[in-house]
Amino acid sequence: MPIQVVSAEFLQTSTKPSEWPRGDFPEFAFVGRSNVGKSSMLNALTRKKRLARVSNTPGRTRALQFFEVRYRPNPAARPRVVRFCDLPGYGYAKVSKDERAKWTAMIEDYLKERHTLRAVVLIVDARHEPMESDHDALQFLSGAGRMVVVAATKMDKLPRTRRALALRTAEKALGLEPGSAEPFSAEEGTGTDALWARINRLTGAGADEA
Ligand SMILES: Nc1nc2c(ncn2[C@@H]2O[C@H](COP(=O)(O)OP(=O)(O)O)[C@@H](O)[C@H]2O)c(=O)[nH]1
Ligand SMILES: [Mg+2]
Repeated sequence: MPIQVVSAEFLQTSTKPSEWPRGDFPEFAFVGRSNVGKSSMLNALTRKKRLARVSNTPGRTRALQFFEVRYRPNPAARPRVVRFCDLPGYGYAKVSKDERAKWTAMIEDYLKERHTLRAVVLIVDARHEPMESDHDALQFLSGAGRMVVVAATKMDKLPRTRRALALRTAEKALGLEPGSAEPFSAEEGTGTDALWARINRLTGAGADEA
């Protein structure tokens, strides 16, 4: 039974810890290279076309963007609240070294220190083998003790016959168990139910309600 999104709202932008939203709601962060499809994934998950800004200009989002989402795990359940954090894309070269260092520190502080953060969705492009920055991100997150869910997006750009292989290839390259990465397409809307199911499980709410 797919979850139902009740509401999804932009909460705030932050560039420093004092601007992280307060409250004890389970939070999920979305990381990946610029232009990989983070904002599109957030929009697809929340079923709102313009919740997170979708842009063709890489590297435009330079702050953390927080969203609050209310959903029902099933039609009879009471709504639950989760928060999503859209992180600035890494791997964008056209910024100064100084700016990049500040920006990396901001992201890493959040990923290391955010107490309510339950898991990080690491988004890779299904069409290409994971890049060095994807490996670096995974290594950083594992080192920080974070639960990571890898999602391979833009699946729609691959012929159906090649999708399963592309997913296995990405999993293998990242050293993941077969079947652990989620296939996704914001364009087709595929993968949203499976990703929501994982997010819902990772909130840690009682299994009887899930
Ligand atoms: N075909 C296809 N295009 C996508 C998908 N997800 C994102 N895009 C496109 O990729 C570009 C970057 O997307 P965006 O969500 O802004 O990436 P972000 O920089 O990671 O937030 C936009 O032109 C999107 O329309 C997808 O699943 N399939
Ligand atoms: Mg974006």
